[in-house]
Amino acid sequence: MTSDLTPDRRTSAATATQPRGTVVVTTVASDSHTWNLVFLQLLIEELGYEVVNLGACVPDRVLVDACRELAPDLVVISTVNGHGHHDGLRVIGALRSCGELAATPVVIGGKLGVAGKQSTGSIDALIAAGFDAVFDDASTSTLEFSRFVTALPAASPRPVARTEVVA
Ligand code: B12
Repeated sequence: MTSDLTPDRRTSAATATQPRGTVVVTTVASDSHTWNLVFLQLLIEELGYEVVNLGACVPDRVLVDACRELAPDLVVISTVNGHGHHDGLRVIGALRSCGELAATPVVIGGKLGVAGKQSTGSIDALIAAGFDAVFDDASTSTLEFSRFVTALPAASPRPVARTEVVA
């Protein structure tokens, strides 16, 4: 499957000034909830980033291909249907096994299970699998997530795509 992620398909409010970088917002293959993604997109755009929102029910391969194409400064995985812990372990394995994405910051958050607050062991397992941070709804706040995003190093400017004009 190919992904068309050319700039005109991206949704971003950060057009007036140079964005701080690019963030991929996504959920996992099993999860069809979308308003969580809209919320995160708006929040991250307010923090100055261009956001590529991959939408609901994103297959692992589509996410990996999109991240390889975009080389984002951060990948934010949102999951609320209760399968997040299980799905997250699989997805981070797919991302981290791709050489270009081995060091990309990747976080997961939302309602990660069906029993409310995640145990320390459950969160530690996600971190050990490769996530840089876990934002479990029951134990973290949006403010903590905003601080994490704000603390990311600003991306180096990317070359602007130019159209050749033939006189
Ligand atoms: C609307 C809805 C649906 C709609 C979704 C439509 C759509 N286009 O999105 C439909 C009907 C499709 C649906 C289906 C299901 N749903 Co539903 N759904 C909801 C509902 C009522 C509202 C979700 C919503 O839009 N909230 C608004 C958004 C903005 O908020 P949010 O999703 O809570 O996200 C916030 C936080 O989680 C957090 N967050 C989320 N991700 C991340 C990531 C990071 C990094 C950070 C920092 C924060 C963060 O930030 C957001 C803003 O605060 C909730 C219950 C509720 N009142 O929340 C259940 C709920 C999420 N659904 C639930 C379930 C179980 C299902 C189904 C499995 C039901 C079923 N048996 O079929 C299916 C799953 C389908 C699937 N394959 O995923 C459960 C999940 C249980 C759990 N995790 O413990 C909930 C909590 C209901 C419940 N109380 O049981 N659902």
